[in-house]
Amino acid sequence: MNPFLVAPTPREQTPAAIAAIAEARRIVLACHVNPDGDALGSLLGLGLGLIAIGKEVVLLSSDGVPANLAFLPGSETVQTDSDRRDFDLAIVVDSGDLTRIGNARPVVESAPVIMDVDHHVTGEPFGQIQLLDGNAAATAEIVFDLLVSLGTEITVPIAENLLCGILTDTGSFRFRNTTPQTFQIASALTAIGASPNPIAEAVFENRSFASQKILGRALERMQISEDGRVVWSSVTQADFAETGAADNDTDGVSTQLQSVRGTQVALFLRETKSGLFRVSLRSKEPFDVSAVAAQFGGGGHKLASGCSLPGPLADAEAKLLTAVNEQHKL
Ligand SMILES: [Mn+2]
Repeated sequence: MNPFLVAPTPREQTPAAIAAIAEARRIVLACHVNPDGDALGSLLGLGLGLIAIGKEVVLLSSDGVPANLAFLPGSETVQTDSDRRDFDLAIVVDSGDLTRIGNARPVVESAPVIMDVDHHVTGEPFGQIQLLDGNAAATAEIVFDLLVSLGTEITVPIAENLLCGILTDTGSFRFRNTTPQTFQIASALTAIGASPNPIAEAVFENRSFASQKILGRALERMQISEDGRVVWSSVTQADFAETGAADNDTDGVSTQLQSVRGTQVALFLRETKSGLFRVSLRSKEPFDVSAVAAQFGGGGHKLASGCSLPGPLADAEAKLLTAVNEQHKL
């Protein structure tokens, strides 16, 4: 059943989850919009496990499967929507609340029983059954535990999906959420036959040419404060036009800015078509960038926030830097 001797983390509602799955014949699973490797890896890992124990399963991802995750085993079976309303059970993975699942919401809400499986604990919990664990680095860890508790064999395709979830959400075991249990589960998944390298290449080394070009613009224009604690940069509509990059090609730029040695705060401004500047703010403990973002009507988390400011660029940068300096003094 569990040849790798990874004890699943006990969770209060695991027995209820097992009972609900045992009783259900038709199960719909859904993940959040703009799905990442944990959303799809958890969706597919659990879905394949449920199929193996004889369930009729429909997998929903409102935004489909992005090209970089199409390698995940089973991804070709994922649907963007369903007209069916005959499910016995709906399981939602990795989604802080029901507003995050897009098209899948009416399908999920038509099921008599909803199960919420997630490691985000700041959202609005939902459903009659909740497998929530803020200490799990990825929803894929909770899915692993559930499959082990169900007695489902973790096959290589399931293991590959779950390992993708863990590698994505831990940034390859670099983020603070990484625990001994994370390594234990990842160890079991690799022992089963999942290989980290193709997943890492697909998730972390799969940027488009235009993404790299726009990153280059941002790095070249990067500036640093006198004390070396604040780094900032920007890209304009001209940069987007010249590189052929779209707005989502700037994902990861702020992480690159923040990786300059000694930096506490990184600011990345990108010009929208309307001349507004969208700003990504990143920080390291103990600096709270959400307080800076809030001053400009934005929000987010302590270490990663966003806001928008009107141009011109020089004014927007000056206002942000003043706000950051004020926050430093607190
Ligand atoms: Mn996740």
